[in-house]
Amino acid sequence: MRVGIVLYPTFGGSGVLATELGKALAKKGHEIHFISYNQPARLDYFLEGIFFHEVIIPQYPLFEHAPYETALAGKIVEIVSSNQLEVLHVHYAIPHASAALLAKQILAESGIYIPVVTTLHGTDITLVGREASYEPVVSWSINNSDAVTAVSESLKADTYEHFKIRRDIHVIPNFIDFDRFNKQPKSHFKMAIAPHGEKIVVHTSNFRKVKRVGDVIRIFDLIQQQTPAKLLLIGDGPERSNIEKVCRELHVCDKVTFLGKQEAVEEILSVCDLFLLPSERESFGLSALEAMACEVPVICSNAGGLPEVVDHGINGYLADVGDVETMANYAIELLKNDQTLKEFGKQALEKAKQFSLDNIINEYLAVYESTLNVKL
Ligand code: GMT
Repeated sequence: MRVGIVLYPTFGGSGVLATELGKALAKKGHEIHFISYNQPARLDYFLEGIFFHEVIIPQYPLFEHAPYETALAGKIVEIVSSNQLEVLHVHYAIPHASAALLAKQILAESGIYIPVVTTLHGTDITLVGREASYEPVVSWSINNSDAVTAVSESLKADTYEHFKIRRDIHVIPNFIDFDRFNKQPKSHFKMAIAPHGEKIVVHTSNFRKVKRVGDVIRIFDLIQQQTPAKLLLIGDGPERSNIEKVCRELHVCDKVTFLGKQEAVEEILSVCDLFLLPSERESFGLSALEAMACEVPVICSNAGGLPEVVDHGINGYLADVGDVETMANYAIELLKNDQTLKEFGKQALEKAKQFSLDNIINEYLAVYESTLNVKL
């Protein structure tokens, strides 16, 4: 199949998932055309069957805000017709779904049929998509896509609750590639990070407010008062300065390392003991799944789709958003008991296997195929 994938090129979950899906489809022999304003972060090596098309946004003195959606729609028209694409898969509703539907209508005038599959990822529904000025466009785009998928039951329910939706939404959860994400022998990393056998706690995100990274520091502060520990923070984003301020206020800077954006996150996860994800909202929690695949148990909030990923008392613990003390108590209990910590790690891996790429990829292919026979 020849598939166009429209995505955000950043380290954010929707972009990561879209890139990994395209790579996996290409490995199965499909032809994949990524369309975005930058080279996707995880598209970092040559793969046969993969093409990247950059959307150039022409500037003009009249524009205070250059019209990305128009440039994207125009690029989609060009790429679909010149490469005879059969399906367009857009990740994140805003503005990808509406741009794709505009392109679909333009192409129809030349007799070209291109079905649009929209995948809802999270903040496009739970946060930014609900803004009054975006809501009608998001509702219309969902209702008019040829197929719509959401990454968790929770996100599907949120979509029906907050938008005027008259159609089915398929739940296809996030997936994990075990060829890449598995516990690797990296004991030299462990020695460098925690030379005195301290436990290693980790968090990865885009450091947006919704991730509550300040809570990560507060949880860690309580942990390190009870048991020797180090905290690794992977990623970067708008809250970075505020997070560093919390570290200074709690006097834990010497035990916290900001690693920035990392390519080989699986190598770091391999030496970690516990993953923290206290998010305000989280439609699925791909970063938690990546940790679990590397046998790292997760302590997280019970927001959104996280209870579909983490099983309380089996492969991690859940607590209410903002309940730093409860999360810290669970963490201390786990970190002080090596046997339980190891069991939780093994059970995390078992749970992660339910989200194996090999299973999930077929679900996406089935959705693509369901759109192929529907004509204008
Ligand atoms: O988490 C983010 O802020 C990035 C965001 C995105 O859209 O790029 O991630 C969302 O999509 C991921 C992949 O489907 C999900 O695993 C994340 O839970 C979701 N984030 C939120 O809902 C906050």
